[in-house]
Amino acid sequence: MSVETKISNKIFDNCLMNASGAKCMTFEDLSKLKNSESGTWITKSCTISSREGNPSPRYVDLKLGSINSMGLPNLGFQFYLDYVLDEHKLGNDHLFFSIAGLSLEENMEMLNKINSSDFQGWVELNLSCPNIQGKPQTGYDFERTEEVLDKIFSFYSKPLGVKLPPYFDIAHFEIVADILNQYPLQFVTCINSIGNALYIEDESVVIKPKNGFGGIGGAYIKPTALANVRMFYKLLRNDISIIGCGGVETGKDVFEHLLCGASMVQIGTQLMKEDISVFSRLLTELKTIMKAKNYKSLNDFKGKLKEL
Ligand code: RRO
Repeated sequence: MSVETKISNKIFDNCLMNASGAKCMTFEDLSKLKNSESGTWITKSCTISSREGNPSPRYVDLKLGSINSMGLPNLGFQFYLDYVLDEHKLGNDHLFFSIAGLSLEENMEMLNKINSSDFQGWVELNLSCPNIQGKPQTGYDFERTEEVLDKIFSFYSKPLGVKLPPYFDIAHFEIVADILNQYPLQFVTCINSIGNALYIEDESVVIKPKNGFGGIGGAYIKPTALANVRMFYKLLRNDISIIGCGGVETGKDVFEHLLCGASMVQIGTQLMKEDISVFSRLLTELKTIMKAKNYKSLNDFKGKLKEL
């Protein structure tokens, strides 16, 4: 039985990876991911200069998921570029590099440097960080999203995908898909956390930044994540792969993302809760389901969600 998958003609041993932000900021974090059972891994979204991020507490595990307002803490673009280039020298050209500039100019500057480097992997351009005060999520501003992609694809020539925020309206899915279909994107990652939710315990908020408002991940968001994966799988060109993200706790959740059309599935909250062994557990559980259904490869069921 095979759990191999493909994104733009590169083959991965399996369809699991971390979600950007989950245990992927430092060299130690990234080394652990490398030595895990994941099919590949992605670096923490970065900015040109390193950032401390928001004041703590800024991440809290909840019974049904998590809430965070990290505020884009990262070690700075050059650290991650050096990291992925060092990995290439070791023969690993399957990496994902997440960038989240605070302006279009900052994203252009990072992409210019990646373009002229030896980087061979994929850039995941984060259009959906919900936690920076005064910086709206680009993915919710459709004109801006188009402008950003126009500018980027006027010069950028390497494999690139975008990480989207969750959408909740059929008209919005269609508008966004029409925009994305105009560009040579390799993949779309759905979804980032559901932004600006409020969690309360003992008459108090549980995180400090933004008066307690933060992005929700985990089981709370699985139905929304699946809806976004399914919609974009149907609406986007066939050559744009979908990377599913949101609410994966078990092999059954991975299976459901794949049924909806995901080619790869990212793990965020559950990686935070369970640590690196989560990947081998999820693979075992996924294979158990596939065996019971007599599926020999992901292609036997990928995208084939039954409709009534
Ligand atoms: O660092 C964060 O606060 C953060 C980011 Br960049 C993101 O894309 N999604 C999220 O939930 N938190």
